[in-house]
Amino acid sequence: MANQSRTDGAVLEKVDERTGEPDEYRVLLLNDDYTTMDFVVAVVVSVFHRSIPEATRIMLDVHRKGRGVVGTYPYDIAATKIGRVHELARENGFPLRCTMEKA
Ligand code: TYC
Repeated sequence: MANQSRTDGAVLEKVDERTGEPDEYRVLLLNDDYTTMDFVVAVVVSVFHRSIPEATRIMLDVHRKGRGVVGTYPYDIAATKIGRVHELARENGFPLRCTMEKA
């Protein structure tokens, strides 16, 4: 009786629900009036492994539109990257914010 829970025997089996690909999340950078452009570019390069021209394009897009996608990842990776952005922002005294939404 594979893949089915049973309670009538000595062995209890758990249904494995990990089917298909994991859900993906878009990580978004939010604009503010205080974080410097150079700092945003440096964060996008170091946390999201973008080139300087790509990071600059993303930063300017966020600056003009208010928010923008920096990358798409499984939940745990997105959450770790968001935590790192907030840690770097706090250490450097900037209010830079980052969030995620289901892709
Ligand atoms: N608006 C900021 C400025 O003019 C730059 C900026 C861009 C800040 C993107 C945050 O996510 C951001 N210095």
